[in-house]
Amino acid sequence: MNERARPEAVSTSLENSAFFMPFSANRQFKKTPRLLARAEGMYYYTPEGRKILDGTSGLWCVNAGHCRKKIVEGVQKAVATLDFAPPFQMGHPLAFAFADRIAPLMPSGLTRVFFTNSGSESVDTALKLAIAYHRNRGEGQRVRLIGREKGYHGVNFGGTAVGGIVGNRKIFGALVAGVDHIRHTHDPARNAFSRGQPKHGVELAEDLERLCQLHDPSTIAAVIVEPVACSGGVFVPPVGYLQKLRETCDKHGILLIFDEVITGWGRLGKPFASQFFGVTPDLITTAKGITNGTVPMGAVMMKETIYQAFMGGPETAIDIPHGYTYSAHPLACAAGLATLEVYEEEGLLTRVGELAKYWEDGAHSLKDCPNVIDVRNIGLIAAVELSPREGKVGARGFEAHLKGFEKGVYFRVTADTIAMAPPLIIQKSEIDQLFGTVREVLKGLA
Ligand code: PXG
Ligand code: PLP
Repeated sequence: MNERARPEAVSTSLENSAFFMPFSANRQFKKTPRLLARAEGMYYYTPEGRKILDGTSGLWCVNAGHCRKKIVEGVQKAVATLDFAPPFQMGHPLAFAFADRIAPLMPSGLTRVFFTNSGSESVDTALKLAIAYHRNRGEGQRVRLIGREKGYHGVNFGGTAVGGIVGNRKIFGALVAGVDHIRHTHDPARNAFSRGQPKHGVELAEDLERLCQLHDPSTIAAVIVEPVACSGGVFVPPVGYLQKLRETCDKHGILLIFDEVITGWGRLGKPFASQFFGVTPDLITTAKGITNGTVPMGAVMMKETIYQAFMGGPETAIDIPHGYTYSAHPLACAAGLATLEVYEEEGLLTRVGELAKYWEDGAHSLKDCPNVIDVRNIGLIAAVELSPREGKVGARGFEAHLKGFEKGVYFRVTADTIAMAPPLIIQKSEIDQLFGTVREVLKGLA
């Protein structure tokens, strides 16, 4: 047996482990691991038993808090009852029950749900649906896809292509043809320290009109944006911006996709950000909170017209040549059904409405800490942007992440921006604890 295959080697050192960690500094981590062994409610516990407040809901997904009994038991029962059922030309009751349970929560006009296993798969599914929808309606020339600078839409080819984070794109070649990007909305010169939606920047949505004129709108299938761009650094849409995108899409027959992988499931105080902002897209991509992070799952929600565009063939023919082995997996559906019960019983899809002001005040209290150049917030999301060290973008942010973990708080960083989005069950005392610890971290940071 080689060194790394021995279980005892794993417990003593991770340095030679076979695990290629995703989106991680592998060598740094394997030398000084930050392991999580257990979780409950608002907290993680390390293997040594240290208690860590979860400031970013795992990866923005554990909206109801960790290891919720109802969800755990729902999954346990499901796995012992039906481990797997083929989703192509076959079905199982939980898949239909779950879709019909989600449907009433969706923005009005959206009626159908396609299941995937992640946000990345949801994005690629939605982009393919958009192109095929137009083709089925006789507009096969609409093949272009428009994303936005600084956007994150997962890591599959389509999502990487419409995504706008340079570092996530540059080493992966030419990606997908026919993609363009509108400008991002990050404008610290005018909007730094905005509370909620920034006042300036509605005109940035006019960039879509520019691309329509450049490519001719009849060639564009869809525009995809995150209502709040989270992963790239938390960029809240300026007042009127999303409405303007909707108007431009309507004017030119372009589908509007909201990527609500993070903003869905109560993060802004409504089931979806679409309802919070009062702008209804044609498709919504989601994942993460759909199962409270317990079992991988994603979904694409769409308007009835889009679904119907696939129902025109012979009744015995396959309507769409797309789907995943694990689409609507029984464990995921069980986790999702139990998750929605918890959300409903505890009012979690609207709870943020009551917490948002306290959260906002807490986040902006960090304004005077050293190196803070911006604080951004909306719903139960906040970002604290630090000035980068000379020639070392990301170093200060990463150090903040490490120090936070030492002090018992977990939060994400993107370059030098700290991003926080705790489980929606958080108490005010825990909000104080989170921001209090971040304050200590920032004070101790060179
Ligand atoms: N779209 C959006 C808007 C996302 O935020 C994805 C798609 C991809 O989902 P999957 O399930 O394939 O990862 C995401 C995921 C971070 C962070 O720290 C954010 C995500 C994932 C990992 C880390 O900001 N968002
Ligand atoms: N690659 C091969 C060789 C396969 O047979 C399949 C599925 O049958 C896939 C990829 C896709 O896998 P999934 O459906 O889990 O996305």
